[in-house]
Amino acid sequence: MEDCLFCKIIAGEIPSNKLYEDELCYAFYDIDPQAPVHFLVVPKTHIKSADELTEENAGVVAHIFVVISKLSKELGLENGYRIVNNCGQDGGQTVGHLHFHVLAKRCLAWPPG
Ligand code: IU
Repeated sequence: MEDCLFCKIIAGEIPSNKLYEDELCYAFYDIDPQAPVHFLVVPKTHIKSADELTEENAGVVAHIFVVISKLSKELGLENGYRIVNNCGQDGGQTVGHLHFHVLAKRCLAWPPG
């Protein structure tokens, strides 16, 4: 997708601190971390937001959650972590490419602001 920041990161056109990559998804550390561990996992296919998921393209979400579980073990997140998806303007989404935040290594408050 032209002019999509995360598509450019996936393509290597914009540098990122890569954590993991496979044929379906790409994980990298957030440039503005909100917790001691804060990374993003994104599908390689351009999907604008969670609101654009369909029966046809949603399989990658299950894959991403399995990848997050594996990465949590590699990163020693045994005390837990939070998976966040911001969807649309009121949801706080700023980058229009579906992504899941993983935040860990501090006690996270609830509810979010
Ligand atoms: P949001 O849920 O769309 O608000 O999350 C976008 C995230 O992308 C946000 O946490 C940014 O810090 C992060 N990010 C990044 O990691 N690298 C970048 O070059 C840009 C944003 I622009």
